Amino acid sequence: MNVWGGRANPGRSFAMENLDQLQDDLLSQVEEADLAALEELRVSALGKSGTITEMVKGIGQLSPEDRREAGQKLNTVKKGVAEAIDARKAVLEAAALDASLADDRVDLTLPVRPESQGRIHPISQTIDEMVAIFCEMGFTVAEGPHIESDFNNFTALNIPPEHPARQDHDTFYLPADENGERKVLRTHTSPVQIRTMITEKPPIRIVVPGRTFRADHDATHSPMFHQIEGLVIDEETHMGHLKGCLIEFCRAFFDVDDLPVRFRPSYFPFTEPSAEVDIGCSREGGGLTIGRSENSSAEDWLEILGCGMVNPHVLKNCGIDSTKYQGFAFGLGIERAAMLKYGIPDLRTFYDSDIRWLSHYGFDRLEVPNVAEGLVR
Ligand code: 2NL
Repeated sequence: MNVWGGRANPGRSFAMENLDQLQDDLLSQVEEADLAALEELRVSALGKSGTITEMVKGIGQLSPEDRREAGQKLNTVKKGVAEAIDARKAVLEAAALDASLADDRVDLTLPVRPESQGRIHPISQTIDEMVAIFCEMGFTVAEGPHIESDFNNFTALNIPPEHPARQDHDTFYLPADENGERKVLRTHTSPVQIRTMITEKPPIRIVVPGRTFRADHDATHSPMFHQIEGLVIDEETHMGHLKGCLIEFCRAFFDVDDLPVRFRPSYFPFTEPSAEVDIGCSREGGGLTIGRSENSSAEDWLEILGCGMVNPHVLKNCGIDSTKYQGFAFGLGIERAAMLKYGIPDLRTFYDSDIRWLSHYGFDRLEVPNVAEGLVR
């Protein structure tokens, strides 16, 4: 088969006319082609058994005097077609990119969708509100693991080995490791304060929100619950700082300017002296209102916080010089505070994952806790 037109020794003009025709045909096909057709064209003209490739192979069949000219011309055609394909491909790809950019354009001026897609759980909202209040006072947030050593959870906190809190029926213990050491699910967030005192130098001002675990389950206790604790350590920190900080917190959190706050002596192994903090409320007609009412016979107190000056034993256990540094600490339960503030009557409903409950008691994602105006209203 002779690709040069079927003649073993064709006339010069015939071979060249054939090539001119081929070039015109290919170039006009390139101009019409889309990206897929372009690739097919490349294969059928320039591929391993493409038209031009076959002609190059067949050059030897031409007369010696035609061979040179046909060879040069063929090269020009080959180069011209390849360049035309590349140029067309670049144009088509640029157009495709422009089209997809125009298609995918995001309208940044669109307003947010008005319907809420979900709700913030009251536990999360309450933690965010408390953290916002303490951060405004200069605290930072610290967090730590749920699984803790016996030292961080009990020993460092001056909780003696025979203390009832250590009993198996109050604490979730993990199986003993090869050294006979039993890890625990932290029973309070205090181990995070212990970790901070061990690794950081005073002054320390942290709040620690998070999950805690106790083997207790009834109408008012859940085996998993939430706490927030706070710790301040500095050279001249005293009971006045503790009182000012916690009175301000209670008034900001419950949003009552003149909320009565009372400190009642108490006992914790990790603080000395220790106190329980009560807020004023009124009970009328079976209801409960935070703050004072006109009716003085309805006045009552609600316990809300535990606190105290950090026991010097605890400071020593963490390598802090208790002759130079002192500080205060406090702790409160998130669930109870959320129930009081938002009128949620049953603790167990917090963990039911009932979507109807969440749409009633939950918060919109844009109701961000905000103390930008300051704590003094
Ligand atoms: C309560 C009482 C409290 C603390 C927690 C604390 C932590 C360290 C050192 C000293 Cl590392 N104290 N925490 C202190 C007093 C009371 O919590 O009723 N919580 C729900």
